[in-house]
Amino acid sequence: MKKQWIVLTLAVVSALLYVGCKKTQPQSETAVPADSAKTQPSDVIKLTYANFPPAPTFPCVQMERWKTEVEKRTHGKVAVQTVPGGSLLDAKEMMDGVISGQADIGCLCMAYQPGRFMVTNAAALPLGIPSAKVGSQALWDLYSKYQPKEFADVKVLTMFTSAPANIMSKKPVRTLADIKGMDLRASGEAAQILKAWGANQVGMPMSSTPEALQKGVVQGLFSSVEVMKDFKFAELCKYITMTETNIYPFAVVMNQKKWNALPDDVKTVFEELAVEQCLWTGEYMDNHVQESIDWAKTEQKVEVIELSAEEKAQWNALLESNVDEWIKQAKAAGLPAEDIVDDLKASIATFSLK
Ligand code: 3IO
Repeated sequence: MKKQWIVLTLAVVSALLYVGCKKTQPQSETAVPADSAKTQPSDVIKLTYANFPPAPTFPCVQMERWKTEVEKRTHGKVAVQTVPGGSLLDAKEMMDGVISGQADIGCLCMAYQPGRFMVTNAAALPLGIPSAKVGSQALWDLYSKYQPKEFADVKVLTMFTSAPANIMSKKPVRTLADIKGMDLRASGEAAQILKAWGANQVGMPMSSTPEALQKGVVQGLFSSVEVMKDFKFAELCKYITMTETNIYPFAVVMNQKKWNALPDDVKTVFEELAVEQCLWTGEYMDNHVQESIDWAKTEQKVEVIELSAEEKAQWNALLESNVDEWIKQAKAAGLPAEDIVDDLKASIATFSLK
């Protein structure tokens, strides 16, 4: 009788302990699925995700965030292997490398192949996009509305933009006279902007810029300024001239066959992430730019140069023909160029209010 009581008491205590422990465990905040027993390692869908710049930069930060969300939301059904730094596919190989299946997923900057991505590169025109968040939403709307044929061979997983571009340079740029003939790095529509300002524009992807700055091939660059911190450009470029002119548009694309082979529930997770990822990246970028400027000023003694209103008016006047030039080329390529620019202006205005 006594022994039975002991056994019963132990059983009750164990049961209570068990329930108590379960309660204190975090709910579903882990990549381990509730039904992990069912997902054998061989069942896991493994996807490679290539990126061109180094891991600390924003295209790779958003890649890691996407991987984390996908693995969590598919309960471990999908495992994403991220490959930063161009070691799987480099900046200009990204689109073709994903189409041919060298990587399952790839992140590319569309400014590096301006003729190939004409529609989405309209977002890089000097249209007054005020932030990465507004730019990213406007770009996604543009893509969704026009469904450009250059993406027909891939599944587009998301799009986003950099923050507005500014001049980072070894010597101060305070006037148009200062920028005249200066060797500055940019790509795509940003390069056309530098040309209009009289700089000697040098085209190359961001990932080639550290070496070009080191070797003195360029005296600075034109892009969003979080790179002052993420690439340590602030060690070489002690000046930022605020122009806040245009953004660089990015796309994340997936091999079409790999996409087609995904189960429906996984497809749903990816599709639900598209706009969310676009917004997340825009917000991350805008916050990170601010942190990077603060760091550059305090830690690296970088001077931030604001153009006077009169000076800025002169700079802007030189850009008036850039949009017309793009329209001319886009029309020649058979695109509804004016509609594209009008739609962009409208969505920039709408998203800027939010
Ligand atoms: C960029 C590209 C790679 C890593 C960080 C970056 N920040 C802004 C950009 C935009 C861009 O593609 C470029 O070439 O300036």
